[in-house]
Amino acid sequence: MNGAGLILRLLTACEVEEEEHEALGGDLESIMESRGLSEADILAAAKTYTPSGKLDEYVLLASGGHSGLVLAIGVPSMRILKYVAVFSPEPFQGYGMGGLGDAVLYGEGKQRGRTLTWGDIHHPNLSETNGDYDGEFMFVNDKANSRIAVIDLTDFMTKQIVTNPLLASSHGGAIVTPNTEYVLEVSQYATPLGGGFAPLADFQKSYRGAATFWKFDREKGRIDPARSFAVELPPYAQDISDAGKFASDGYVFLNSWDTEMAAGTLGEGKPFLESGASQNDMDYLHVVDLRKAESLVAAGRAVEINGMRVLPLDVAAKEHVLVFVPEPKSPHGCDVTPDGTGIVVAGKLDTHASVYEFSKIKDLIERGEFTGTDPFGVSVLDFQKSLRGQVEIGLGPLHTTFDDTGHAYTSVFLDSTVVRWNYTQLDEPPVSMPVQYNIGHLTAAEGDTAHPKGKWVVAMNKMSQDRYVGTGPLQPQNFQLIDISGPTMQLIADLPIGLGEPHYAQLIKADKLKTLQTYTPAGVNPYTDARGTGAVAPGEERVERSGKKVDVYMTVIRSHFTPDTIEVNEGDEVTLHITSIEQARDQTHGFAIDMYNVSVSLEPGRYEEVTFLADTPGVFPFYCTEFCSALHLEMAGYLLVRPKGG
Ligand code: K7E
Ligand code: CUA
Repeated sequence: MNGAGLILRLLTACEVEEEEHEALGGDLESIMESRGLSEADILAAAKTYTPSGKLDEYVLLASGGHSGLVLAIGVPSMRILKYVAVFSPEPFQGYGMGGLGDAVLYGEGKQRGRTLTWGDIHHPNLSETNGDYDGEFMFVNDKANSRIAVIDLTDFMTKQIVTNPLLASSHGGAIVTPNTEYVLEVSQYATPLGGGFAPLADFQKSYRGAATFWKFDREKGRIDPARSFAVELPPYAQDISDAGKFASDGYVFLNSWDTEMAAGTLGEGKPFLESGASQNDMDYLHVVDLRKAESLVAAGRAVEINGMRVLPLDVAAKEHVLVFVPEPKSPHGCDVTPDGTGIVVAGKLDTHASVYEFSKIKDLIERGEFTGTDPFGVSVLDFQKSLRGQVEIGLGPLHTTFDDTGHAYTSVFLDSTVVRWNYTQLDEPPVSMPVQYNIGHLTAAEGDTAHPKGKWVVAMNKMSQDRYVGTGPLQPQNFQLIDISGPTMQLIADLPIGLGEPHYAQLIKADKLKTLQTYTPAGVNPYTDARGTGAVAPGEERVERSGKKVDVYMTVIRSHFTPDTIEVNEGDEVTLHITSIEQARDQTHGFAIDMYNVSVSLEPGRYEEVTFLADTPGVFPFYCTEFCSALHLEMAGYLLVRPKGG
């Protein structure tokens, strides 16, 4: 008996009373009939249905694209667990809404002096130890404004944003090295490094890319810009990158799609960037020797641009810090195999996945066997001599992820398929499965680590078309869960994503995440992981006034703010130092106040600080934004701003 048959038999055995369940269509058989469900549907439901109170085995950490958020999603249930605010203000988490998070979003997050309220997140990457996820941190890149954010996975909060001082767009990030010594951020669209103007006619002379190696200080849980550096690259529109591991540890690989150095229609007879960048049959896979770059920077061979140490392109070329290998036309994905021996590159305009053999690349570099140099003096290796082989995948292959049986899974955009193939021997006929529709990235359980887990692949599709009830012309993106445990792949669940376009995601074993239930002892500033400077214990609440500065030291517990009335004068600068003295799980309060655009979240034990100018006289109720207790509505108070001369 198959699984669905078994379920049927079990349910029938329960002798479900038809009258009682009529509203839902009766027993399983009649429900299946009335809803048009097949046995395969029931099996799929049994694999994903997660009864209330049961926990998911995996957590998918997914880019929320230009929403500036990251999503945490349970797998296999495909239930959304959380949105993590990163580059956009988010009132539920009280991020960028008047509290301490403002210093991250609007302070550190400023790019070239500008305040930004969005970002385009492409690639979430979890911190690794020996090439495996350790569940401690996550890094995401902002393609639009060339920034990297650090998210602490103990509380799923954005703790730091660093802004790239060289680039105006970055795509190949935020990839980590196998022990998270560095977080990589690679340029996409070439510009003059460090900003400034240069005419497009000077594209080859003045426009550049760069690979930035942000040094991660794990003790502090923060990136250290002072110990970071970059390698200057030609203006070739670098794309996705990946870090080597094991045999290829110490190297990073990134591809490029504009070795033509096309820059759009400006200038006579120039084609669109699109066709201009698609002339050459081959672009260049960039092989970067990170250890050599590090030592040359340490030896003082870097120049400084906007405070960032940059290894110049001529030095990188001469010292073979940077070496090129031809790669088929306008590639997109670049993925190192779990054992670190191969690099899979898939070309949007080529039907193959090309697997490079790292040992061959290394041998050729060591022997100095090059076919020539590019216009910038970078040595080029022979394509065929660097290859393990190629596999015909389909139309528009993009990204590749891996399982625990020597198989790779490649997303194929134009065909709208996931293709399974053998990446070690390259000797099995590829198997493809349709997805709905136009898949971008895909991710397998811990599929880009040293030890992939198999079992699940999530397809991240760009279009949903007919999959959901219409919501107007702007439709959701579509995640699809695929069971890869059997001989054939099976699509078993859909999840619409009604946010900005997601790109990459990583799927981590849930038990690797060691999250906090409360901040303990009460009064923790989550941005310093230390006691908040203005945190107080019960009994220490007070209002201090010094001239036009008013400091309110407040505690919060079910169901009152202490103090709950605050009187100030028009023109005073008011700082609320708020300590939640709750220590019970999930007893979150919030603090919002009329008109001052303030909404902060007060999780149990959290410290917050809100500063505003009381420039409008009047009466302003403040209240708790979480329905925290039976007397939640009563958890409120008044700010009285006395008019000048009043
Ligand atoms: Cu959308 Cu990785 Cu930015 Cu491909 S990228 S899909
Ligand atoms: Cu506290 Cu509602």
